[in-house]
Amino acid sequence: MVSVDFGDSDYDESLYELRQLSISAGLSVRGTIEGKRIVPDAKHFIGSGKANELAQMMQASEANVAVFNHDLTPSQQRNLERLLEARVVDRTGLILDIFSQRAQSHEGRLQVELAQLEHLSTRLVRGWTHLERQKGGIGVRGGPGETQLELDRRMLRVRVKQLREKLVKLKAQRGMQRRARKRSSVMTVSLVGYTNAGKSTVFNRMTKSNIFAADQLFATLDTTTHKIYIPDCGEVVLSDTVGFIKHLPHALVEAFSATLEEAVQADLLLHIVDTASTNRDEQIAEVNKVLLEIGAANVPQILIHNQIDRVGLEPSLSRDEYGKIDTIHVSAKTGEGFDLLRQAMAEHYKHLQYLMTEESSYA
Ligand SMILES: Nc1nc2c(ncn2[C@@H]2O[C@H](COP(=O)(O)OP(=O)(O)OP(=O)(O)O)[C@@H](O)[C@H]2O)c(=O)[nH]1
Ligand SMILES: [Mg+2]
Repeated sequence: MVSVDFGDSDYDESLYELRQLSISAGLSVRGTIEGKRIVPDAKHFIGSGKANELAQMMQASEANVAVFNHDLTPSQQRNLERLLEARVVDRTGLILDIFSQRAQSHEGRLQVELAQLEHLSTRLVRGWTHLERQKGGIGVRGGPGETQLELDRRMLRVRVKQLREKLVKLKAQRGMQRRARKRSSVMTVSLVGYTNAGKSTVFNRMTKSNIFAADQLFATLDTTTHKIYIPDCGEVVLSDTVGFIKHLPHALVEAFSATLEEAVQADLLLHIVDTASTNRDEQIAEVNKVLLEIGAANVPQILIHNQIDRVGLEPSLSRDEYGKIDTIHVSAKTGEGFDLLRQAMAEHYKHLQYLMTEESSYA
């Protein structure tokens, strides 16, 4: 792992997160090289002294990948790969790699492929074997004088266009399903939050199901939706969604917009927070930033401080100055506080019904 401290306050946390990301991608960390700089080095990102140190360390520990805690320019990546004679992955590349390993649904796979191609298109490396294979399939033939690079560029554009079209279709289908739910006046609730906060564990406890939850980043990629029955509230559709992370690659946010639409359209967001995390407040801010980016900033939100068992807190519920529930402390592991969570959902349901009668009395 290679990391440069540019003086950001969250430096230690970002390095810790890089380790988690590396492990989640299936790598085992052999060593870390750190440095301090004001600005990145144009050629190798780290200075040439550090780059040589890195080369030696990788050789000594037989490491075959260098993971950078930052985004590299295409030429920095190339220069480093040449110098190290090893694969070089930047932070965005690493996150994309985890996503491509995890993607299971048809839509998820398409979204990840789109994000990967968009990341690639900014760096135009050659030798995309997976694209090579599809060459015949998508009917792209280079003209006689066309260079390999131009051909690659063209294939990339064609594939990106194809993926976008497919995703638009899938998005429309999702929209139809959602409208059908809306008509049946079922309340929809989405779990959102920083990766590894415990969204899937909360989901499992509420729905008594058993979807994959694990101590790794981005365990969940596909949105899972489940109907549950809540007293005083009737049926509720609950969705578990992909987690967010600081510096989430923009291409991913864009590619996952259809999946995230579930959150945009929800009647209520349960923003799950790992209350034991040392970087809790920044994680909350980061999630709100992404919610703003995807157009979900105005969806009513309750902060769910999860994992209270780890810090010895009691379950609790608090309200804002208007009496609206804004924070609940729970543990998805022990189940403490889930009665409060159900109470909050029932209250929100009543509020929605009140709004609907108001609306229809205007109409
Ligand atoms: N002690 C404790 N651990 C918890 C609690 N909730 C979740 N965890 C653990 O935290 C880890 C992450 O949980 P997940 O439910 O997979 O988290 P997530 O938010 O869905 O994560 P991603 O899908 O990866 O973004 C798992 O190891 C859970 O067992 C809790 O209330 N207490
Ligand atoms: Mg999850």
